[in-house]
Amino acid sequence: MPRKMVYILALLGIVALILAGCTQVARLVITPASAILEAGESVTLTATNQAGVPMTVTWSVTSGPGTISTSGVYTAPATVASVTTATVTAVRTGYPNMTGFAVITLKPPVTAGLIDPMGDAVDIMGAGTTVNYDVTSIKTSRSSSALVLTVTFDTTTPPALPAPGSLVGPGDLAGFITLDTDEDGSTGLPSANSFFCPSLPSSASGVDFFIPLFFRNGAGNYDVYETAGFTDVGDATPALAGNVLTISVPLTSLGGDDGMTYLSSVQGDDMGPTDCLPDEGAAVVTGKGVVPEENPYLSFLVDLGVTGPGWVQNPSISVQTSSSSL
Ligand SMILES: [Ca+2]
Ligand SMILES: [Ca+2]
Ligand SMILES: [Ca+2]
Ligand SMILES: [Ca+2]
Repeated sequence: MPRKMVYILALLGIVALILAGCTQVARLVITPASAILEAGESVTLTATNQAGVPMTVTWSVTSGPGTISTSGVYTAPATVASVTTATVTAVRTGYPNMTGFAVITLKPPVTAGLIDPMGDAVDIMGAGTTVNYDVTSIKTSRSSSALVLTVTFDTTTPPALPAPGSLVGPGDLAGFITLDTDEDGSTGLPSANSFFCPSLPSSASGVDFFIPLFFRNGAGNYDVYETAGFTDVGDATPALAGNVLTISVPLTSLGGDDGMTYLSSVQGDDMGPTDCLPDEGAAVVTGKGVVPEENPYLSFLVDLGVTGPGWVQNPSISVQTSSSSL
């Protein structure tokens, strides 16, 4: 090889090395480069060069919702209604052409719902209820940390809640929300509807947790009970706005469940039940016999101090289990 050619090749090699070095320095690495967040969650982003040496940058959200602090903490907006992306850009201080970015995907909660007829509220047990609470829907919104229940009432019966630290008073909303969190009808108890609602046919609900709406604890929350030992295992936080009651249940209060659950409810006032959700399919649990005299919710209510005759007396209505007698 001619000596001149060797020099040229050597020179090209040096230039390539210099360029490679410049390229390395010019790259700003954002970690993580992408993230998936739910409403209100945060992620801390860092900016370094390729060798991992931190670099001073200015952060900004260049597209989509959310905010970022000067130290690189991105926070998702308080509500996320649909899957959305946001782009966060970092510009190295003093080097406006040196930038890096991260893409944040915002994930909405998973929603489901139970719709109930309007105008179907009656004094089911003939207990002398003063307010026939009429629920029109219970909707659920599930994130990785909480199950939020939104109970909507007919506008003519906006609920009144007991004061914090109190049992239901005259005309206050009362009832049960029951959750079959393992979605297995063979585990847990029959739903409260099974005992308080004269509806047919059988359902597949085996209740593992329930929220009694008869008492608010000192913090203003409803207690969450598991059905294996009727033990208070956590709090559900209510918020009332007109005819809409929102109840937020941390998944840690449901034994760390994933928030996917069968749900049913019976609601009324302090005297007795007035509306069942669902109206059908809530009466008898598949594989479980329901004997009104063995209603486990009755002794729970007596222990709690509830005296409403529609809640604490055995129902006079018998659940029809066979058509052979007709
Ligand atoms: Ca209703
Ligand atoms: Ca179950
Ligand atoms: Ca579940
Ligand atoms: Ca109903």
